[in-house]
Amino acid sequence: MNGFSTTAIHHGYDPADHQGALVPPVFQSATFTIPSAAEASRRFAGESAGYVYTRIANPTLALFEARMAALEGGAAAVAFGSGMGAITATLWTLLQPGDEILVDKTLYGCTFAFLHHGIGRFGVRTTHVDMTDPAAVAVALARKPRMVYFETPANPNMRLVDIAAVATAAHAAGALVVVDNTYCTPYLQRPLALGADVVVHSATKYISGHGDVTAGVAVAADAGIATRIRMEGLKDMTGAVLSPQDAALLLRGLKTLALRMDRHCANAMAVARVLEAHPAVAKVHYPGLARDPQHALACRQMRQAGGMVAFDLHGGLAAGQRFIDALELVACAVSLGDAESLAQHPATMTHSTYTAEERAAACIGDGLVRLSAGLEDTDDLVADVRRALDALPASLAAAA
Ligand code: 7XF
Repeated sequence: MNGFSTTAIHHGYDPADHQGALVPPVFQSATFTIPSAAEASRRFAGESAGYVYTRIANPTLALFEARMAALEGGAAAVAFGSGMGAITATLWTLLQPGDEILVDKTLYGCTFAFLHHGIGRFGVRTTHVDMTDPAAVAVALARKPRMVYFETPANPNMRLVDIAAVATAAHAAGALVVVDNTYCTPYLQRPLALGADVVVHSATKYISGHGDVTAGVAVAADAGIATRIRMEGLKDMTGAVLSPQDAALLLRGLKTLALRMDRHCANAMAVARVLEAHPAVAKVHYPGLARDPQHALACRQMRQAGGMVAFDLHGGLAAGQRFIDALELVACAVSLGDAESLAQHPATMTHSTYTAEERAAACIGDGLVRLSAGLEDTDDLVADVRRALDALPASLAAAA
């Protein structure tokens, strides 16, 4: 087995198969000619391999899928046109009316909205539990939910879930385990090796890494589950196919993923240290800090603590917005994992799909700010954050 970057750069492609082209060709074709009607009927019946139509499979997408499956340690992967495409297709495939899906307190805003306002309309019940509390998880699992689903670290507040512990308990109760690994990528964390059944990603983020693609991917430990996600969730239920051009951009992004993640992590750690020492900051949520209550768990299941930092300012919502407006290098934008550092205010942006009460239950305070540490020089990034904190007026800069 090759190392991470060797796999990300070479796995599944031999230039000799494509006239020596170093970079894999882009199969920009929606459909594929088939040698005979008899062969076509075999392909439609699933009795013969071979391409049919890009919404089902395409060679450029297949290479991206093969690399993601290898990097996550799964049997097979399915690419999508967005992270929400991957998540909704996976859940539409694996859940039935009458099922319960058990989720952590905190989820990305549109995943939360899909569960409560989307698939919830079709008889799938979502229950939130504090997945950091084993006793609460045990009580919830006694109801025999069909699926356990979580993000770790969670968007936006960096809550961690112990993947191995929750997966073991969930499997004992007969539940499937699905983990959103967007914040970590397989370079920092491999949930399948810790017991998860399916990993989903917004590949829009670190996997692309350059802010120019929306994409998603689901990786399953079991090939049969991956085939079902492709043939039910992708082909028939969502149609959320990735474009071949975008798959080529993701293949390019993967080549530098490990290098970029190391820099994102180093920059996030430097920002977290500045935040930790500043009087305007009430609390920093970054599991790389030794004093973070989740630090030991982060050391167990993550290679490094990631490129995302969240923090509460003493001055609440007003301070959060003033801080974001005072940043010069860091842009005010949603999304994450880009070369450019980005900051956003979850309560009024990514997590405005929650009501105020739901946000409180999910531990998303009005003063919470989320920062995606980019790839800029650490000194420049840190100086911008420090300047914006220092610029907060005295009335917003200290504990009430
Ligand atoms: O459909 P997308 O590619 O935007 O991915 C959805 C998604 C899934 N899981 C996680 C953990 C995510 O963070 C996202 C997208 N989040 C962006 C953000 O939080 O900034 C989306 C902007 S509203």
